Amino acid sequence: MLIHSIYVIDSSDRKRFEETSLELAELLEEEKLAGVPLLIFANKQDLMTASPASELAESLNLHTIRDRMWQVQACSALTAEGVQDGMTWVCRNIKFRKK
Ligand SMILES: Nc1nc2c(ncn2[C@@H]2O[C@H](COP(=O)(O)OP(=O)(O)OP(=O)(O)O)[C@@H](O)[C@H]2O)c(=O)[nH]1
Ligand SMILES: [Mg+2]
Repeated sequence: MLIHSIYVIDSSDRKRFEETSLELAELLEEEKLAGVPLLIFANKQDLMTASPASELAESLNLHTIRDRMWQVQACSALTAEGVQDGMTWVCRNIKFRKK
């Protein structure tokens, strides 16, 4: 079984960074996701109001994640910018696990 996890964040919805951060922390505690690589898409970068991926990483304290490979990728699902780069990282870091 090939495994990876992808988390998509609305970079323009600053009000909910705290909520999404708590949500992510809960996911990371999920036993089935232990050690599973994580890609975080900082989506909606086409919007003027979007926070840069680096700021989002800071707000969500992503640097505290030390128990798995992770990467933040700025992207826009609207223009497709960054999506391929993110998926390339996923393919490079995907893990194989026996069922
Ligand atoms: N501008 C822009 N819009 C996007 C992008 N990706 C998704 N959307 C649009 O965002 C809308 C959905 O917004 P979401 O934030 O995913 O969902 P929501 O309706 O706000 O609900 P929540 O889950 O409560 O945030 C849809 O209209 C999508 O077309 C993007 O990269 N750029
Ligand atoms: Mg929304």
